Amino acid sequence: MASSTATRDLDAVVIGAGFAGLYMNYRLRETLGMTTQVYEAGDGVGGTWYWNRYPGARCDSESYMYCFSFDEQLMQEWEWSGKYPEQPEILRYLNHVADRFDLRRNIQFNTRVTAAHFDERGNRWEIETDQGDRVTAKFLVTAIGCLSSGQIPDIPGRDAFRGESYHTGAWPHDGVDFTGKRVGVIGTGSSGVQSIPVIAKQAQHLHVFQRTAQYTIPARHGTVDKAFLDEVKKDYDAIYEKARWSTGGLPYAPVERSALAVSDEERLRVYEDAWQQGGFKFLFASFFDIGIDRRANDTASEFIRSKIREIVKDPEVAEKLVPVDHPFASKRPLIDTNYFDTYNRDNVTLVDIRHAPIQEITPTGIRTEDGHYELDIIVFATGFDAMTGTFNRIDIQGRDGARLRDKWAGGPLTYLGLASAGFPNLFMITGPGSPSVLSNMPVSIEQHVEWVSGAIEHLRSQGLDVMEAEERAEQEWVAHVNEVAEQTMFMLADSWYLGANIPGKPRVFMPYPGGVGAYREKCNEVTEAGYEGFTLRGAEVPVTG
Ligand code: N01
Repeated sequence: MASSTATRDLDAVVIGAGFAGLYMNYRLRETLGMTTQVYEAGDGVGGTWYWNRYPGARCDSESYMYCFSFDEQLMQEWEWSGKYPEQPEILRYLNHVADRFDLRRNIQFNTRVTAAHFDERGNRWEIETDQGDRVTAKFLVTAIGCLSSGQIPDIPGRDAFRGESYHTGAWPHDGVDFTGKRVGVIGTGSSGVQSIPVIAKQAQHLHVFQRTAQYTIPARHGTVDKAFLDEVKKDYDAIYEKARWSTGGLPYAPVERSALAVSDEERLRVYEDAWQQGGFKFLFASFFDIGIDRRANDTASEFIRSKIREIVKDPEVAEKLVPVDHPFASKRPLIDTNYFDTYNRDNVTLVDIRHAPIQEITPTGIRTEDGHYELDIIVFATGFDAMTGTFNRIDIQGRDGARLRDKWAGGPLTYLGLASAGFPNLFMITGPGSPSVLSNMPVSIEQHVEWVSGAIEHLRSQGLDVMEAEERAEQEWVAHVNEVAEQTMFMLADSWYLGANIPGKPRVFMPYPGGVGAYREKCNEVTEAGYEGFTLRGAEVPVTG
């Protein structure tokens, strides 16, 4: 990429206009007064919530916590209607934020960044898009989401299907009419578990193709409790602050009791109460050791299994739905509305593809080892090439022409999930190695955006040009992420956290499982120690942090 052909020189380029890109844009443009260009692949803001419009799509964090906290008035004026925010409402919220802060004027929509090369002569990123833009920028910030590269498995005959087919993460904007249709859903992760009950109500018949049975907790979704929300708003700052220092980015009081230190009756009572409260409280507000002690976890896993057997009337179907090959919360915990009940409907059939795998997709349906299922519509709820997939789709080259995708061939290598050695002035919002997907995302996004703008402000105030993660700091951080992950249940399942859903992807635990509070503390320490673990340079003089 030759810099002479670049058309515009900017202070910063941001890739993506979801939660992360919108706030990064605000901080760079409004707080730091920098010339900033945002490129966004969709034709509107919203990121994940722009693309994932499948029926039943909503967030698993309660609405009062699934929002920005950087502007007091914004927090006070927005009124959520659902206990959990539904996709259309989150998209309306993000459009409201874009309008309120006039954020669209420097976002170019329908544009994908295809390449970003660091030019060491001028310490600038040279950036190209699929629309022919060529710009340079001092700073490049990726706000590309962790789950933005959809994955449709390479099943033989996939393209031969004559009916309609959709991936949940690229859903048509005008919806899909399932009325009178024979529908097949492949996949029972969050997207499958949310969409299956809704599709079942409309379809003539629904076949669910399940490879792994799942633990899922009832959401107890409903309209928002207005009185509760009014109380929250009186104390919003303090509530949000609690979330910032928590494990998962939610303001729940930490529990100190162990599942192994109470009587069987007491344990059941706690689980039953948590089950009735629903949502993530089952995990965060029952016993502290479910996520880290296998024997404690067994009690939670067994409780959920007993609930599945209670809800699903046909015992054979119930047994197929009972997860036995991984512990609860070793994959992403799921929150549902009527998921297991759905299997009591006459128009729903569970197809166990663990024991009779899919052989091929035919022009008229799906063939498994057990038989052929005639279908009009196939829904792929088959997930994403998580955390690294979207990075790999961009030709990112750092110092000496080194490619990020080559550096990460054995798994992502970052310092704090914010930067990668050899890629100066490239900052990642919720990159691999940060709590990101293990947390309530807006809390993590705000922390990253504020850390990055603080770092840029620091460089500016010191008259410096370049900030780059040191290799040693990166190696130590990656080792620490792995060490913490080894102590959790996460290593005991084949999940996208480990890249296990993508054939050939290295099995490496990608997010940081130490909690957002501990992580925030570490980032603050790094800052206070003069950006320890980063090298800061002026045009000529290196300063080691
Ligand atoms: O994807 P997934 P998702 N043949 O990877 C199956 C976030 N999210 O889109 O478990 C047959 O979890 C696969 O089976 P298995 C959230 O972080 C959040 O549902 O690999 N089946 C699995 O059942 C979530 O974790 C929200 O054996 C195949 C499913 O497809 C993440 O996004 C809502 C297959 C994929 O599940 C991803 O969720 C939605 C194959 N070849 C998403 N390949 C909320 O906040 C895959 N599968 C509510």
